[in-house]
Amino acid sequence: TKLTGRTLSIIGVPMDLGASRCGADMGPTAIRNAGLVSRLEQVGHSVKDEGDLVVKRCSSLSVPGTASSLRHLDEIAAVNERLCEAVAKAAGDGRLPLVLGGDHSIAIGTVAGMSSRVDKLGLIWFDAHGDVNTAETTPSGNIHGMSLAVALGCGHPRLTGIGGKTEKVQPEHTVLVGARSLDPGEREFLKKRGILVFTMRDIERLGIEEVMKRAMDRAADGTDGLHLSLDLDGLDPCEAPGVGTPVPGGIRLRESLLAMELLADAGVLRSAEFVEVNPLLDRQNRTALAAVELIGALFGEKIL
Ligand code: 4U7
Ligand code: MN
Ligand code: MN
Ligand code: MN
Repeated sequence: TKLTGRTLSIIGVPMDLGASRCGADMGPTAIRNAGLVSRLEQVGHSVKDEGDLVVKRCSSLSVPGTASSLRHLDEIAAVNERLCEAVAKAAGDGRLPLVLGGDHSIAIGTVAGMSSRVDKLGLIWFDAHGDVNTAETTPSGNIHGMSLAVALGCGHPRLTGIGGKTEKVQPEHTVLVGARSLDPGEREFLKKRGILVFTMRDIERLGIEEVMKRAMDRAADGTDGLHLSLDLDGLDPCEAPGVGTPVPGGIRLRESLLAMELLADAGVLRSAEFVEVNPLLDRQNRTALAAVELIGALFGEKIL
């Protein structure tokens, strides 16, 4: 898959129901306003902006955030059903889906839609967190901390049942990059399934280039290409402060840009999503601008 002259479908998902803090629903607007479409067109892509899906307002649906009850399950399931269809339609028509979040619960629909179009889908999950909690292990009840588990076939049947098969990706084709905040149940989950995890320690020791090479070996070898699910909180909060669950000691912007360039060069990308941009928590629009820089690099922008 060559990365110039492609047709991209941009799908915005103004959702914040999967998180405990409001504002990620404004992420798609902030990313578009930071100049997304013109940047992609300058690289030579043709862009079909499909606009935003309709998501019910958080305030009209507020429920107490108790652990082990899944907050806003009905609306999150409904939105992800629609997202799954939109992604499957775009990919089926030969466009590359670029999904803008929104909190990370939307990965449930994106991955479901892609796995209905791609036989064997690899997955790179760029995040400070593992997002592999289930109803049994969640400390918060927030579904954005469960979306990778759901993609692997573990979680509430209303969520794992979206799209065709239950297991959208295989653990051996799934890689985490940037992890530095894992809950006890998540550590167990990742170990039990043998999922390859590159923690910040690994990135520090191996360097981001070697980490991405190894990550692509797992996620792209023996698959029909990969999906990149990029949570902006994988970056260091000094460069991407506008996220709901910041964790210090993250990946620097320049390292993240190199990671995107390496993915672009490998030509293995089938779809991507950029999530958890929260303009209410941002400073000087840094996080939305970082997202646009990353997307530019991922889709083939070159400095020289
Ligand atoms: B994100 C958390 F407990 N693990 O489950 C949880 F620390 O999509 C955080 O990566 C989840 O931003 C963060 O609530 C979800 C918590
Ligand atoms: Mn909210
Ligand atoms: Mn995260
Ligand atoms: Mn996440």
